[in-house]
Amino acid sequence: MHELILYHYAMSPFSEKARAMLGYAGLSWQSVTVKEIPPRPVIDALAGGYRKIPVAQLGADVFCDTRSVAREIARLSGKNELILEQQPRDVQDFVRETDLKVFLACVVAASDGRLLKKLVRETSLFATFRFLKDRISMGRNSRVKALKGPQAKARVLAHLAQMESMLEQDFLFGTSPCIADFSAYHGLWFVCELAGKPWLRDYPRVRAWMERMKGFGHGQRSEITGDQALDVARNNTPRALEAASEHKLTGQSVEIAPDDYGRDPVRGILLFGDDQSTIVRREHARTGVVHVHFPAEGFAITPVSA
Ligand SMILES: N[C@@H](CCC(=O)N[C@@H](CS)C(=O)NCC(=O)O)C(=O)O
Repeated sequence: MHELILYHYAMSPFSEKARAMLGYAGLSWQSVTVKEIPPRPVIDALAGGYRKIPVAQLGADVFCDTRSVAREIARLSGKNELILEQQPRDVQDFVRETDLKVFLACVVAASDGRLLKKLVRETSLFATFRFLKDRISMGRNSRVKALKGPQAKARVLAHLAQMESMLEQDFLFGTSPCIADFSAYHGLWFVCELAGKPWLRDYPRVRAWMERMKGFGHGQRSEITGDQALDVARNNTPRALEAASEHKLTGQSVEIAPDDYGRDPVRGILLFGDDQSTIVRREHARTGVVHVHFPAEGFAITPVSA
């Protein structure tokens, strides 16, 4: 049985969401640290140009977007409360808002001169400049418009107030965590841990909840190289599909891309699609055949000529 391989970088909030879920699930996993900006040739070989981080891999199956990663962590650990599509409507609505609008507000509100100085200290002036240039161009191609500084901060504070009132029990939707807790955690982790904002001061329940979330840790992590991870893909075949595909483009060449930001398309043969996930078959000289998994929601699929 393989361990999940996670492609991530330290200061990425969505990577932190995945690391926290791995901790909650008590899993051992392998880590491939990738750069903060493309090019990322290892991910390109595996996932054909998918732009966002994190990505996960199990054998010759590749998982794009933390919703697919969460589903896989649930599969390995039995923690089905991490599968968004299986949660009640109110949890799904909360996660949708939190993973997109609130997350972007957290990033904008926390990205001030102090955070930039930290970035320069930890990388270099040149690397920080390239990072900013990359993210500005990503923002330009985005279909979601992020709030500006003061409005972004107001959105984060409104979110904190909402969470404070929700936290009558230890977690947002009850006595134990579900995917909503992990979606709410990573944006605030960026604001408080990385950018050092004291904004939890007036929200004691959220503060206590953050500590509970941090307490899950990251599971058992071991470092491997990108080359070792690619060997894992090459030495394995993708797992068999578990159900018949319901998608009308099944068997056809398609491009699949996020419909919000980081919309770089991935090309392959559509193998499977239902109301929860999409699987595309790809082949690369370095990896052989891989199956790349995406959530159904939030991704646009278009037919292309082969
Ligand atoms: N919906 C995606 C969002 C992922 C995301 O936005 N990741 C950020 C990093 S936290 C990203 O990819 N930024 C651009 C980059 O790292 O190249 C998910 O759930 O995985």
